[in-house]
Amino acid sequence: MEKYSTKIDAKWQKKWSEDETYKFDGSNLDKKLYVLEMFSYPSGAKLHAGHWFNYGPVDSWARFKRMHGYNVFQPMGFDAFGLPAENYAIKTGIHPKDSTFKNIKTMEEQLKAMGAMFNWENEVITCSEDYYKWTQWLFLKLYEKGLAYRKNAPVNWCPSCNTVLANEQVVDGACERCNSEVTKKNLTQWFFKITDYADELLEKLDDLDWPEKTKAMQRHWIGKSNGAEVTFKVKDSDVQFDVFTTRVDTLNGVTYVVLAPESPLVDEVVKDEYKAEIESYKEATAKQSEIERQSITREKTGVFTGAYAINPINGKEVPIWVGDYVIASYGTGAVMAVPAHDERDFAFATKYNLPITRVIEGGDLPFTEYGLLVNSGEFDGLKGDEAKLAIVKKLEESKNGSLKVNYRLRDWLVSRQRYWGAPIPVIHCDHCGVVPVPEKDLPVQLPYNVEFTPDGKSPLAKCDEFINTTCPKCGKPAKRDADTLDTFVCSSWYYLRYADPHNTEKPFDSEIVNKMLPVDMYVGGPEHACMHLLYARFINKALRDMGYLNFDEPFTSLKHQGLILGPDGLKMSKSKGNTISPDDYIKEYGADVFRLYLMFGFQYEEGGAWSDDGIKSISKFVERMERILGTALAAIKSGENNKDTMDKLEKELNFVRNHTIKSVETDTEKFQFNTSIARMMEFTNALSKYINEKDKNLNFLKDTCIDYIKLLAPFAPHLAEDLWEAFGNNDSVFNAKYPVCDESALVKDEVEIAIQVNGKIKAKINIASGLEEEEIKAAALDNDSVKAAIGDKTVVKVIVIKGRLVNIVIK
Ligand code: ANZ
Ligand code: ZN
Repeated sequence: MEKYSTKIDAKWQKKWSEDETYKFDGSNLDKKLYVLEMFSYPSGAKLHAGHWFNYGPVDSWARFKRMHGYNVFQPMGFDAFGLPAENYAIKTGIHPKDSTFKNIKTMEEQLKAMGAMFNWENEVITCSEDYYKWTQWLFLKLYEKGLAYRKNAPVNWCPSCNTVLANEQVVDGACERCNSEVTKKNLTQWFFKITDYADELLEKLDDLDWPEKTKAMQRHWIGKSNGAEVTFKVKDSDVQFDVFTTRVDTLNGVTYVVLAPESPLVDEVVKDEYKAEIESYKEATAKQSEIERQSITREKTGVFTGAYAINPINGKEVPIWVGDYVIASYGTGAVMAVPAHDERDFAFATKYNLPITRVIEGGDLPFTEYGLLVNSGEFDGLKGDEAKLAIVKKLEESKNGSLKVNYRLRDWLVSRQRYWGAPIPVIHCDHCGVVPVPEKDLPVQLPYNVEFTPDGKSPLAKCDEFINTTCPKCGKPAKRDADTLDTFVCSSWYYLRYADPHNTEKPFDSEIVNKMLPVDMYVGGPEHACMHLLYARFINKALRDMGYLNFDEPFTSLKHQGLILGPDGLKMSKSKGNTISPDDYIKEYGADVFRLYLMFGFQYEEGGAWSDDGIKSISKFVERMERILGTALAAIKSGENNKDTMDKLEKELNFVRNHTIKSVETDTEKFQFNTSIARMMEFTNALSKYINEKDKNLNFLKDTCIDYIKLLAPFAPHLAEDLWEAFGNNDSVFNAKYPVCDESALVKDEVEIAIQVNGKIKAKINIASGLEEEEIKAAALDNDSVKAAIGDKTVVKVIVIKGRLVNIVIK
């Protein structure tokens, strides 16, 4: 046997590829297992430790399942459109297409060095024409179903990236990618109507085997809120507006109303003499982000419009204000303020000297809990839901209100004013309006020669041969849509394409996809909890409702890997100089050592700080395993000092062997790779002890080694194959069946029990297992230390806990 190194890695990678060991068998899907890791973004930075942590351990899990008879499908691809390649291009002048495909080549090589069972024949690259053609098809289908629409809306605008950002891409008021302060801008944008699915997206979460935290984040993101809409008429005017409230029981306590600065209502109600002040206030708030504005600690500001609204429940006139704590895009963009019972309203009212009227009995103001109504006329004495329903009933009678469910979830903004994305397949005609590109004309090709330096316009708008076309309806000159699709659109359906990636007729064959999906195990970073994972669920459901899919959810089980930090315990970054480049370590130690270290050194879902000592000690462990198995093999081959009996030492080793099988089985299933490998280390110690014995049961030793190699195989695939071959096997170890625990080996002949006298341990004795209570008692009382502890006192009671403990009570 040759010492483990990258040479062994290469040998087996070549063999696996020649033998097509991991080729997916699509003809028998009875035990199919679709294992998916989030595909990579092909950035210039190459694969980092985080990629390895995502892909390595999950591949081990997939191998483990394969050895349990599963027909594993584990595809890999690249999420290849997007801003980083474009930004890189702007910096270096290298075209995004050239840099992206070059990076993909490098990353493919790196991924292959990992030795994962990826089904490369099913690779998907989202920036390839044969993929984005179908991303465009998806857009057209959504448009056809009314799930894609255009609207003029204030959007988050990053002045540095010169692009619109989705809400999720704004982090603490700053651009997720470049950290610049995000401002607002009005643009006509394409949206996907994800809100149509809000209820199902929320309800179906309960059925998913996903981390609770991720489900909670999606629930919060969807933000279902049960409340009521109440109509206020503007005094001396035809204008009226609705407010959304979750506390309609406080309606009699409204002392003013507030409109969002961006609300079109503001201009309709504002009195002339207040116009100037309102205008400058609107300008000032436009500069702030939603997040800043919603912050609880920030001081709220506002201005009076000069107008009054009429409370429909009691006819009272209340002033209409404009305030920055009201968000235009939530509810109706208008709020009824109840300062006595709402913190924000209380602070605002106090600041601007507005009246505060208590309508709920209870503690100090602001009192935000539910309680008996007061100062509420006919509703006095009612409470909570009862009060709400009574008030809504009255409002309904006068058509001034109704129950209403609101969601925090917004429709998904999908247009990007960027170059490196899938062009939106739509043509704008002066005569016919918005005309979808006919399916037969797909793909709308992304042109290569484009000036993509950002100047606030879509780069494609500046490309004449792209933008100018003819209208498919009337044949007159028309213009293409100049925007490209958010890359989250590309990644919202890639897991479907994997199942049928070479289909040139359609995005996928429904029959195939319905058999291959849902994905059984999906693993990736927790940062995707609310965007990618929600978008993919939505697209899955939309395609289901169009008849293309017959399943409700794309990902049955989900796990998130933790974060591997630099050796200093900080997030790895080039600027801090604490990054770990897998390539260097692989060269030095081999892929298996790297993989083993990732699995042993961290809890999979937690991650932690990298340690060079850690990987060194794993490398020593690998050497030790090789040595021990080498010695065992030599002994077996020599046939010397053989015996046929199973004596005490054989039984001991057999116990550890079966205990390891049992623990590795349960722990690996749950992604607890670290404890699985710890058990393997114990098994190694036991094996090491046994091979140093003079007389050995060589048949038993061989069987034990065979089990050892099988258990090791998922964790160190290259090394295990080599050992497997050395032990005389021709076929791959991954075609072998996983060992099964022999429970009878776990029943020990002897057990150690502790003997206590008045609760203090006095002795530990070994007794035959299966003794009766009386026999155990007798053995305990016969022990010398116990006898000494009892002395001349009287034994009052003896308590026996079988297999563990005897407690003797004396007086
Ligand atoms: C009156 C009231 C009285 C309210 C009270 C609360 C307590 P969630 O649970 O998030 O749905 N609200 C409504 N639209 C808003 C907007 N566009 N921007 C800011 N705030 C808005 O919260 C709903 C509550 O948030 C609503 O109920 C409204 O204030 C406020 F004692 O109405 B409430
Ligand atoms: Zn036309």
